[in-house]
Amino acid sequence: EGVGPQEYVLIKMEILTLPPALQQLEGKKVVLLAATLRPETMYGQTNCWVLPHEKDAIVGERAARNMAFQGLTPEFGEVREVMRVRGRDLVGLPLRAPLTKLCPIYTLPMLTISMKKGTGVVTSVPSDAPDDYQALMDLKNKPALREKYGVKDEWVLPFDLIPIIEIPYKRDDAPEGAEPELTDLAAKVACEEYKVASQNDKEKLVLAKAKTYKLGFYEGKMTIGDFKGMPVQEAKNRVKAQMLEENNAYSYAE
Ligand code: A2H
Repeated sequence: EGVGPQEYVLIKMEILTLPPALQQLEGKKVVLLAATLRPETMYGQTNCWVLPHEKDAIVGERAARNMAFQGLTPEFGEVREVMRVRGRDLVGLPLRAPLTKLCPIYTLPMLTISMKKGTGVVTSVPSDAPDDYQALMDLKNKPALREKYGVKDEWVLPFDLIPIIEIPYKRDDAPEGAEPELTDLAAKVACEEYKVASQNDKEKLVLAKAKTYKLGFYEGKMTIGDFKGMPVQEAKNRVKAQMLEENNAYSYAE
């Protein structure tokens, strides 16, 4: 992809009740690690994503090796494999995630996750990430999709998006010189502007993402948390430092 390493933050999401497939880890604290480039958005997490048809869905061998060489395993450079887990065995896990007011949040299936970047676990901030917004709407609106992946209604339906960042948003077709409208649900507004129909609607999602990320990062202002009122660009490293300090996250590059 790009030049130079990508700096991620790995968010620790603690599994509150181990599923049958993870019983051999009973008695241990088990976390999923979600790679994000936007630590300041963790106030808006509503769920977590895994790839349901993946055979080995946690971390993946590539990420595990990278982590071993960044001091994130007990023995530097060494990966000790404990077990392999299928993505679909991870759907519906109740998790405790940092900064979001929702607890638990659940792991849900997302079909567009790449196992070639991050850990394969993605945290979902549907207020500010169009991929997350649309994947969540697909599950909320399509009972057949929930059924296909064994997703219970109560993992998806009860909660709303959490507004966290205010953004001056201007639609592409706005008249010349019109004032931008303030929104605190930029991903929803962008998916509506570009008429994204599903999480597989790749081309339209590219447009929605380009717009949301650029506006959010350069013009967004936090509306929640310890850095409320601060520009996103400044809040980003502060929230990251806070999560590292509180042992809720790791730094990770690849
Ligand atoms: B970001 P890059 Cl609110 N497959 O986190 C697909 N997407 C993945 C992934 C994978 N294996 N691993 C991480 N990601 C997502 C939050 C967020 C993110 C917001 C806004 C923008 C944004 C909440 N989801 O990313 O291709 C994660 O989503 C903008 C690109 O490695 C991660 O950060 O550069 C981002 O993609 C990493 O993307």
